[in-house]
Amino acid sequence: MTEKTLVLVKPDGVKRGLIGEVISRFEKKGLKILALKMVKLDKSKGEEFYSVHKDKSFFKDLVEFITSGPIVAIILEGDSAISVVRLMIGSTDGRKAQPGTIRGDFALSIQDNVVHASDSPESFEREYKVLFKEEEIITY
Ligand code: 3AN
Repeated sequence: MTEKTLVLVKPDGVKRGLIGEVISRFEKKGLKILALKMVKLDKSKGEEFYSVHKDKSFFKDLVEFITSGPIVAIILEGDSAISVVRLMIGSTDGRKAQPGTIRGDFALSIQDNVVHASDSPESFEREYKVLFKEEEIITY
């Protein structure tokens, strides 16, 4: 089934010059880019984006991290895009992520783990609205 998913290149990925590497992997896989932009989230947008984690001990650090520098937000579309992209990014903890995945190849941390990707259609529906207006999504 054709799905859309949201990917973020997080501040650590942008700082390390990994924007191209991340986008390149998804393009080569055959996923279609429907929207793409660089933004710097403010505190309230950061809190909104990570609202599902608001009761976690790491919430404050998470919001500080995601607002610490520019991020690149990407909407991708393709067959089973949500699960395919989750497989391609690897486990949350970069130390445990499989080599060959983005986190497995580029991260050694649970916080500075280069990318975010929606984990369900419901997450996508909530998350993309924090980053994009409807008219910024190009269907082609
Ligand atoms: P994922 O990004 O793989 O979907 P989530 O949704 O469980 O992972 O967590 C969201 C983000 O919160 C992670 N990408 C990571 O940056 C951070 N995070 C998750 N668990 C921890 C933790 N135990 N300590 C610090 N940060 C964490």
